[in-house]
Amino acid sequence: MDITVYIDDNHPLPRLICVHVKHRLQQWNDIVMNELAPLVSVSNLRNACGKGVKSGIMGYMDTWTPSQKKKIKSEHLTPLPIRPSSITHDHPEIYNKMAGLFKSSNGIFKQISELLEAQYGIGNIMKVQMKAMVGSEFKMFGTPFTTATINVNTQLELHTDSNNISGSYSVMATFTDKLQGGNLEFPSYGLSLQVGNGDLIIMDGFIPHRTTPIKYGRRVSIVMYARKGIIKHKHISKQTVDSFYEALYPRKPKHLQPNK
Ligand SMILES: O=C(O)CCC(=O)C(=O)O
Repeated sequence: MDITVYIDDNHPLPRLICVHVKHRLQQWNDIVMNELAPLVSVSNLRNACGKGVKSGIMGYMDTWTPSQKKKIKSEHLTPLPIRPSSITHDHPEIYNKMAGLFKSSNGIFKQISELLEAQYGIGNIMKVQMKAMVGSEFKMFGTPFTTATINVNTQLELHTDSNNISGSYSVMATFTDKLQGGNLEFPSYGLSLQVGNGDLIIMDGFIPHRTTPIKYGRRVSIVMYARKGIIKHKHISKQTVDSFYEALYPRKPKHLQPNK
């Protein structure tokens, strides 16, 4: 494996900044670029990361959009604290096709966690995350991630991943085509990573990071993480959450969908 580990040695204990694993996920480029990315639009949930950010969500969320809240109110219902993302609910065939990418990313996460433990004395970061999620039904495809953000040709301003459970890591897969620019940067460490097609970056999202402008080409990043607002509701079942959302937004039966 082509791996680069970035560690802050000035910390009392070695602090992992990120690990960059190159070209291990290339086989999902086609489905990500051609089936998933077209479902993503400009998001007003991410205004803090810049204007016009094109971001979508896979998996589960702990907030409702203003239009969803309006609909719940008009139907005299009480919102649940968790909902599936619209991509997850409305496009189950594409969501399920992504299982392989999530499981492979998690397999690499596991391998890297073992390597960091053996070579750098960093406690097994994947096991810690998995432990925090015991009892939650919102593990996407059995991984320690509840949620994933899909960023399409988007430059994100300096931010931290403040919704992650404490001590957890963001695991980012990148897919590119003729990309120029779009580096992932940790300015406080003077680190600028050139991301490539099928790369995986395991990062401490609590360290401020940003994306540099995309000068040319296509770039999609999928950031998988464990969302604290979801993990805290261990008594809520996935079935309750899915049924509530389906009652609000029934999926159209396939045969009633217009032919393309
Ligand atoms: O795509 C990237 O370079 C960074 C993504 C990110 O930081 C995020 O989605 O929060």
